[in-house]
Amino acid sequence: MTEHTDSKTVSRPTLSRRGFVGAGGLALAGVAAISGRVQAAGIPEAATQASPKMQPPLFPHTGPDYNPVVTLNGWTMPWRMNGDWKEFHLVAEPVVREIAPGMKANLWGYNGQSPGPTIEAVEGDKVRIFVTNKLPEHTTVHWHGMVLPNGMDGVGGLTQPQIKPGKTFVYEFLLKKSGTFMYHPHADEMVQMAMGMMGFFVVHPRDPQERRVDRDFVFLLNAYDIGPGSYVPKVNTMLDFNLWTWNSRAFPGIDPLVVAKDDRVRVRFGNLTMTNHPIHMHGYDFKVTCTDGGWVPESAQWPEVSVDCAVGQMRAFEFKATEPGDWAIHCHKSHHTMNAMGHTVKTYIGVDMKQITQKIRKTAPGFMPMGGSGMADMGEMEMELPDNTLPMMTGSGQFGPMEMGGMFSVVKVREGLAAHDYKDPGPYKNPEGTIAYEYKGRLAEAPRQTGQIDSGAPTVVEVNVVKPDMKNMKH
Ligand SMILES: [Cu+2]
Repeated sequence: MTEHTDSKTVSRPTLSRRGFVGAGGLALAGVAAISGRVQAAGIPEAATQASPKMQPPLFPHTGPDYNPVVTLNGWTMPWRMNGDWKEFHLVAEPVVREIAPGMKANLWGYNGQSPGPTIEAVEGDKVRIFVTNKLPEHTTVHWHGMVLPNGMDGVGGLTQPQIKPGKTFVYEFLLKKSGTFMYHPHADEMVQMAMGMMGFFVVHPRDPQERRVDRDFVFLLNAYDIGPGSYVPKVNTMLDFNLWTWNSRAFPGIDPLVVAKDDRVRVRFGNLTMTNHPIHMHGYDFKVTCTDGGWVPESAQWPEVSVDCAVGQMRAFEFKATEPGDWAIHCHKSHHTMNAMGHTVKTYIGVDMKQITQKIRKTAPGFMPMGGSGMADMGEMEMELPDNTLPMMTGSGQFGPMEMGGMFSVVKVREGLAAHDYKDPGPYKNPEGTIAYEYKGRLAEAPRQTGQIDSGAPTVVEVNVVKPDMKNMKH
């Protein structure tokens, strides 16, 4: 692309019939609103979103047809056509994001939410993305995975000057290939990503039949360290995050992935945390069909039930939804399916807490013993929590407490759903005789080995164990 457009040539936008207002109409059916706070002529208005609820997919009103993606607890940014340019307007700004009902966080994001709106376009599109900085410090936007001119790559200082507070920059590039991408700042990255600045960017194939699926879900893996009772993430945390989130939401605040039986389904995610996340889905095997590097040829795909997503990677997997049910989908690191927890809590499994509790209560009257038989009781316990704090293990299903949190959701496969019906259908009605059940017969005494093992080896073994120093360990 040799064409360079400065602010003069974009100062007279032609709002085509299928332009910004038309494309915005669908989002307006949800909670999105045109802010009206912009700006000089020539810049598309910046749509903004006040709600953390999943918004309906944004069907294309210009150019080739495609099946739009659905952003968990998110939305797709409307655009306008200006000549043959597809124009978007991102506003980097402080936002308030509900992490889950009962907890809000003061984050930084784009256009009212964190993550920012999903950008969707088509292979071969020319995109012009205005970025207005309403943060208290400079920023840039890097288009992760895109093949574009070096000066559009968004690395502050290296490929462009930083976007100072109050300023608007323009990015222009041709979408050379379809696939799965994301955007995030490349300026004061540690702070800006710890504060929630990121967004999804999907480029659909030019041919609507190519790699077509019926449902296409997207989310970003992110993490926060927000102390109990507080609202602002600690930005210096490197490893010990306490909130593991998809699109800045923690279970039970994460939307279910609602799917009609026999749909072809794609699930795309990208990892902007500081550690890897093995994403595991129950009930199915699937194939990884796309990474941020491009589509995976069929001959190179193999079946999986978990796919690890390393830091800075993106993965998309696909399956045919042949099995109805409520299928868990979650990160397989068990600490990532919990909400804020103190990692210094001692393990008391096997300890009789009665006596020690009486002793402790003499000095600390409210002391509550915990964990003598595991921690499952915490899923049910009505403990008093500081304000703005999510319980560590929470959520309940039709059979009781689930003891989950963090990076957990449910793929809800149902018969007879209309296309693009993403409403939560409620709990799955299992066919009779297909649920695990309690055995109520007589339990025979299980045979146990008794006496000495006749191996000639001594039965009393002395073991000297050197324990590692736990004081300075973190995870
Ligand atoms: Cu994880």
